[in-house]
Amino acid sequence: MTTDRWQGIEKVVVVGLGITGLSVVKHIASLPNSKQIKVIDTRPKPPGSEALPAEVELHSGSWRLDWLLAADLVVSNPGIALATPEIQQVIAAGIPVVGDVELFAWQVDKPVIAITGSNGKSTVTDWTGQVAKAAGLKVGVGGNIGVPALDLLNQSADLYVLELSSFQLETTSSLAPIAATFLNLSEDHMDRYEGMEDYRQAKLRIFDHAQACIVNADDKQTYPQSDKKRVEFSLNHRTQYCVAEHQGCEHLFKQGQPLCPTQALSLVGRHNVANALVVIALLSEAGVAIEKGLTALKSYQGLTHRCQVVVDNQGIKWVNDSKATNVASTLAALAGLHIAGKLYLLVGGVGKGADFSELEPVLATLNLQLCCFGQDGDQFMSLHASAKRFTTMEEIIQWVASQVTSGDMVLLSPACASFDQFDNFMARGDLFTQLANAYA
Ligand code: T26
Repeated sequence: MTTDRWQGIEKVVVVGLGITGLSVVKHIASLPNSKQIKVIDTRPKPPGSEALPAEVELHSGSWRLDWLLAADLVVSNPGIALATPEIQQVIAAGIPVVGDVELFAWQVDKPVIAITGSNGKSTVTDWTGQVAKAAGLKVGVGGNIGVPALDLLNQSADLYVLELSSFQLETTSSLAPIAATFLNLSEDHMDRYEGMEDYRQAKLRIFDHAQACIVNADDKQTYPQSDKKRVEFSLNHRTQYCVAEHQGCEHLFKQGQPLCPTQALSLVGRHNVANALVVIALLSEAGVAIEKGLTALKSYQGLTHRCQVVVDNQGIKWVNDSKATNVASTLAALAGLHIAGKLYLLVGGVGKGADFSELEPVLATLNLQLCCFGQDGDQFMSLHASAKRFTTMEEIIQWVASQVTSGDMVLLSPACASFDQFDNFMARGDLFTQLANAYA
């Protein structure tokens, strides 16, 4: 897209600061024609205010409808719901409301790979970026993880790989990825959506202008209703990107061709085999020669805070899966476990209106001590006879450290957001790691 999307736009109001809001302000300030920029953040002490240029006015702690209704464009943060009455008034006044990814789409002149889904999107994004790099491309990786999309434009790249949340997709309408995927759908963010169909429709927006729509043949909820070019991946069906026997062992297949044995992947768990298939599919559909990246595909070690063994001492493993902010994510962590002794599982935080009962039958099969903490910790107490209530993670680790013996595992996979006690899941994972190192 070209900068003429900005024609006639002089007054811009950015709603929500933080690293995303700052990336938006910096981007708009760098445009050839100068704009008036104002920022509203309803939080009393918005993060990032210290880094805001002095000439940009900030209103914090409440709304400023006068600013909003005088704007030519409102750039809304994924942390604020479009259903918020003030944003609805802006829309009703005919003022366009977009997000940072939409501004990225206006500007970008290189191919974009886009990734959404309830779980695995950060892993697939990072993994895709690393394999593309190994295949010789200069890659910009970010969006909902790491670097905000607009900040990626500051460095030259041959390809962009973006993780996109459902909230980001709600305010994006021009992005035209060369390849896009919707990995899977499971319950999350029920505090922000009317129901699962509402949440699904937000995620499906990723396919609106995509050249190749990579869908999960094992989860038909990921399919767009259209005549678009659909490309499937599956663990259970023979399709374009799938697994099958070859020379006596299971291989990853691309269009009927074996690429590598499943066992050669460093990451474990069936969901990671599916993630690897998606990495191959995204890059292949984007025209990247995957063969040069196969070594990187196999050696990929995964993300911090995602089933990360942080301490392995005296036969006791301490595993940081703070990134598990919903039920399906915790179920995936539990499905991949092999434990000799007892599992100490830490759950709780902000439940976001989820139904945790799906955990119950899985927990019943485990040698388990369930440790519940945080705002919605009570919602886990009925899921296992062992359940014990704590307030903080410190209290749990202090107690657990006095109980564990060789063969046990301590796993933080909380199935909840962290906002009751932490800035984000990374701060929660950092504290777990620090405590594990201190007490192990
Ligand atoms: O990190 C965790 O523990 C949980 C992550 C989730 O469950 O996925 N995150 C979100 O739901 C989420 C997080 C959704 C952000 C959208 C954005 C952000 C950035 N993170 C968060 C809050 C930006 C703004 C705000 C709050 C604002 S903006 C504004 S104006 N007024 C606000 C968990 O209060």
